[in-house]
Amino acid sequence: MPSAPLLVSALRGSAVPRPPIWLMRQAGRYLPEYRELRQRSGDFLRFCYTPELAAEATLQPIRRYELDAAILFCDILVVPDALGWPVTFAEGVGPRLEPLRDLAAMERLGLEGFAQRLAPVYAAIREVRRGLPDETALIGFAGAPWTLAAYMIEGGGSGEFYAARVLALHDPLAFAKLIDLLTEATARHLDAQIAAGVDVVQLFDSWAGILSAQAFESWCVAPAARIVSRLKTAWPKVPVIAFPRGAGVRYRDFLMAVPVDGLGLDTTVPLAWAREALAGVCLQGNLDPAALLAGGVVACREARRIVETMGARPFVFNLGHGVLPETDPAAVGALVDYVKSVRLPARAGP
Ligand code: 1CP
Repeated sequence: MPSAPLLVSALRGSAVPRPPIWLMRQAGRYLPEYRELRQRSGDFLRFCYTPELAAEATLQPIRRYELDAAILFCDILVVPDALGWPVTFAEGVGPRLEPLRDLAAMERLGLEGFAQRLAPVYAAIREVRRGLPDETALIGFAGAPWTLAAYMIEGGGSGEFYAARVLALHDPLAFAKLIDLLTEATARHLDAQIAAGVDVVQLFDSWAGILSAQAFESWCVAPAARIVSRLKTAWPKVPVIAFPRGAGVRYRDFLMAVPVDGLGLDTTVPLAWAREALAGVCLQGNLDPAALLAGGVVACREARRIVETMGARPFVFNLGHGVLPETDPAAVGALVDYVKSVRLPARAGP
């Protein structure tokens, strides 16, 4: 029987000879072959919804670097789009949606036709699987309900998302309905990705860090617990990673409540703290994307510090957030080569 991909073994807590490595936003603008593909793929969402193009973008960084995992090329905002809240991507501006400021407008949203609209995403997964070496894991993903709600209410990226935070405080019952719908949609979307063949899933809560303590509990932890528990019941062997970015000391509260296999740490988390405070889970992270921007030598120096701090504990090497578009592809190559050269001391079995 073929052994599991290195990423899956690490997430299961098995001893591995070196940490697996993949990078958030490993497909994207810093790669010349991506820019070329993007230029002839037209509208960004159509790109995501065309299986051959999405599969090609997914495989590009794998061909260049032999990373341990591919992450499906798609976007978190296909979920609101498939629920009936259209999303557009303006060149160089980012996502644009109609701001959902009146929660009565939620009546326009619904799960009818949801799976059919996302069928091209699941077709892309099957296509990627055919082009991917067995030892390379395929990661599926979704945005967490709070982060999706934040983009929908704000109408795009904002950084602080005050409109969403105000609405959640103003009308928590209506806001909870929106979160419930997004929780159901996210669970279905991840379930369908696993059914189509991904080996691992990651839940991105990119804006978890701006929530107050109480809001974090209600809108980040509780929905994640529901989504992950559901996946664990249906697919007990498929590892789940959560990335509640910016959670700080609340990473511990998150871990107590959400049965994840992996926890993605953002750049600000001190690893020596995480190593002690976040036991019983595979940690993932957290090289500063700026270190990669500073070049291969700096990135490898900082990476070494990370690897040495994590030692033989279950760990997946990644950035603390996505690869920046200005990154030199050669720096990524140097980083991947360095991490693949690491040899971990043997560790007693689980
Ligand atoms: O024109 C382009 O090329 C668009 C740039 C781009 C890309 C390459 C966007 C628009 N999305 C993506 C792909 C993408 N998005 C992936 C692909 C897989 C990979 O990592 O290689 C993934 C996992 C995402 C997830 C995503 N989209 C997140 C969560 C992770 C994170 O960065 O925090 C978020 C917040 C988005 C929203 C989004 N989509 C695109 C942009 C520019 C943004 C951010 C908008 C903002 O807040 O300003």
